[in-house]
Amino acid sequence: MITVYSEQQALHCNVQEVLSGELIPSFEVAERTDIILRHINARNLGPVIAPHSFTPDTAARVHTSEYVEFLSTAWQQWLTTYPDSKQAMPYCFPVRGNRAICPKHIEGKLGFYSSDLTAALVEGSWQAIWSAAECALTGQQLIQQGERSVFSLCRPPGHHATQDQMGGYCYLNNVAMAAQAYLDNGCQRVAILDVDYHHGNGTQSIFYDRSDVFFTSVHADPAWDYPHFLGYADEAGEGEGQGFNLNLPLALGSHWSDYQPVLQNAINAISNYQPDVLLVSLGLDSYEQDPISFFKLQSDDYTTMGKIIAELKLPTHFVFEGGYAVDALGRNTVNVLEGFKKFGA
Ligand code: OKP
Ligand code: ZN
Repeated sequence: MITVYSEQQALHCNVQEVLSGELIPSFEVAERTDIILRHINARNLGPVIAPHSFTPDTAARVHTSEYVEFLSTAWQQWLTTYPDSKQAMPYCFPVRGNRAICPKHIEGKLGFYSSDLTAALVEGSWQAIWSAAECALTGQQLIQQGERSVFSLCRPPGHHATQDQMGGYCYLNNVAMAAQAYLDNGCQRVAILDVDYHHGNGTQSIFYDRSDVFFTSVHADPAWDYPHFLGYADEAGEGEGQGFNLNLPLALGSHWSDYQPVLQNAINAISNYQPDVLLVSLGLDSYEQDPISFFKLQSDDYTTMGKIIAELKLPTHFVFEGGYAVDALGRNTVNVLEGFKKFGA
């Protein structure tokens, strides 16, 4: 299996987040992809290649062009206002009863284009964000050139990014950009399976009123964990998209014995949809030792997960999302990919 990875992604570093009332170093660190690369090489998963170049207008297929323009220039705007600052972070948001007008001041713009205080921008962020998108889009090209499976080792992740909002460590929605690119290059139907511990609210909302992308997600009950305001089981899509969104929330504390039958439901729904290609938002934060999550999956369970995904016998494009137990992240990620490779085909 080919892995697509860019060293530029490490330029998004020394970021802080707000967690439990404190400003702390973000759990979303560059070491996450380093350890995965080490395991990919040690276990001979396959070649690791750099992404091809794409122009940012590709992002405007799923994001607003104003948002993409903002992301690519926000750091410079912030520096103009706060010359010695190391990090741009929003503090004020357009909530219920507010106007949907983008302010002129950078501080207002940051809030307008954000959903929370966990997606700060630093000097190298845009280069990393765009490189991650290129890793996803290069994976899409490889699959459409005939590869049966590809791993886009993207960082920062993407599944919480909506049409025009960053949040939850996410800026551009890598998996959504890839999904749209499949459709723009001849596919009729794309399925997205999101196995990250957190609901992929950004991906869901981007495709919520469409039938050409089927989104299904197994995640922590939003009544009890992030992203808090989306991810309930009754969100089934709207308009044309009615019936093409399947949320499968699980209780905090769930083990593989709880997870596996629910994952199988997602797999059955994907099979019924008969997509041309399967995208997997691959988050490994369902692991029992994850520092910010509350499922109880064990390392061997990820091998089984890969095997279950392989049973669909679809061209499969894995896109990396969350997972913060860094020491085990390489092992767990490659377990999924190896499980897919060995037991699939
Ligand atoms: C990004 B991805 C809950 C804190 C949540 C943000 C988590 C972002 C997860 N107590 N903080 O889906 O792994
Ligand atoms: Zn997550």
